[in-house]
Amino acid sequence: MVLEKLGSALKETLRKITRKGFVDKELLEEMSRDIQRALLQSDVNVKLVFDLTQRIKKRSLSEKPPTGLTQKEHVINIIYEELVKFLGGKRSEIPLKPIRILLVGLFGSGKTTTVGKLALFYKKRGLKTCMIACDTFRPAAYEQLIQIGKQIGVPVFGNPEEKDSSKVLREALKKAEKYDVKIVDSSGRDALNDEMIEEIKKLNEILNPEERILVVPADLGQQAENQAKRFQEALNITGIIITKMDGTAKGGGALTSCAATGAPVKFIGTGEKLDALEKFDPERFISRLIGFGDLKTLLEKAKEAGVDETAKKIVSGKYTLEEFYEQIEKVQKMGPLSQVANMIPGFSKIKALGKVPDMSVQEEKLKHFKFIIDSMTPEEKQEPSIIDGSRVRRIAKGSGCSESEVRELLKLYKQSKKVMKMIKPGKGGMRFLKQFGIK
Ligand SMILES: Nc1nc2c(ncn2[C@@H]2O[C@H](COP(=O)(O)OP(=O)(O)OP(=O)(O)O)[C@@H](O)[C@H]2O)c(=O)[nH]1
Ligand SMILES: [Mg+2]
Repeated sequence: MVLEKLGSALKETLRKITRKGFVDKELLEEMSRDIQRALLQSDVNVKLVFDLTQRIKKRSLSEKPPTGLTQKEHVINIIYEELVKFLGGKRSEIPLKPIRILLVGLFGSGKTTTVGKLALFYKKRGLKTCMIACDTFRPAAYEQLIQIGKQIGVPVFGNPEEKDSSKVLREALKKAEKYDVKIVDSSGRDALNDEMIEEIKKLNEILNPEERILVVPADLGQQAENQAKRFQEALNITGIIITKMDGTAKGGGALTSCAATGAPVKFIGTGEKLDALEKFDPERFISRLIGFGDLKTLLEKAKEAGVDETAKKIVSGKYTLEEFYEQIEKVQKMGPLSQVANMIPGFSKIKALGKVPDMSVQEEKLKHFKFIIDSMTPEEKQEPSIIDGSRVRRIAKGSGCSESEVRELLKLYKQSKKVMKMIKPGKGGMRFLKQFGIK
């Protein structure tokens, strides 16, 4: 993505904050200027940028860090939160159920391509999908959609002989009755003139779609706001798809100005190919942009499986056999540890060293491990290193398991403790987790 420049500028700003010993007014001013410079280069609206940095400064000065967070971490957290809000906050879901979608936008914005991308998106998720060609304005529009349909194996309904798009839509809807998802392409114009408004209003009435989506190209930068507002007034759009995010440095401007209209950005297009469509999630987008890895997914997963508690103990150094057992039990629910750990920034390096143990333990084995741990004394659980040969024999007997299984458990524990040490605070990933309350 061409937003790399914006990303590296923001990263540098955060690095500056981490390098400083403490946060003072001077540092906040400098940070504010850095963020402004980075965002303005990405064509973000000056007023929006100014408001954003004011909010960050105000919060950084007035809010006390929550317990456990240093002031620096708190400021970084505020920057993250405000940037996420800046892009609309929460992700806006497109539901995976039978749905009618109308795509509108000016000439060359990427409508027809995006109709194909969305159709592929729904088809991949198992919904019976079709496309309807209602651009009767541009001569080759029908043929273009037919070609896209062939590529992705999705049927196209339309009538290249008919010039009235309302008629085309009515006819097509009859043929498309048994399809779950109906995605309608419409014709563009140079500008949103009365003729275009009238045409898409008619299509809207006939289709009665759940989603009316404006397609805008990212290279419009902050100009996208004006367009989005006008389409909102004319058609009450339910969302926006920003295309061509791969080909411009102005993506930040397009994203923020669309978010400012209140109409959620649902997807972004990141290439000409039909699979180059990404769900737009502000939290994930910002974490990626500022290099914090796929933080949100990790946090969600961790929350679901209750791993955050374990993570706290790991980071605080209280990682006993019992914690280890708890962890393998939870990881069991989440998928292999290596997969979860992949989402922690910096972990790939550890993995490259070949130091990630295989934590996927069979159900049966997990039960045995439980018996083994239950047969240990409290001291042994706290300090497994005291477990010598005679203790191993005793534990094996007491648990009804074999000595080799006891040794296997101890070995796994040791390996995993080693890995946990490598991702302890101060080494990237966990330090960041700490800022988000996992510590
Ligand atoms: N790089 C890049 N190119 C894109 C993207 N989306 C669309 N395009 C290209 O943009 C050009 C216009 O796309 P169309 O889908 O034909 O646009 P349209 O809005 O249907 O155009 P009209 O029907 O003429 O109004 C094509 O060359 C597409 O390949 C994208 O996300 N990235
Ligand atoms: Mg088109």
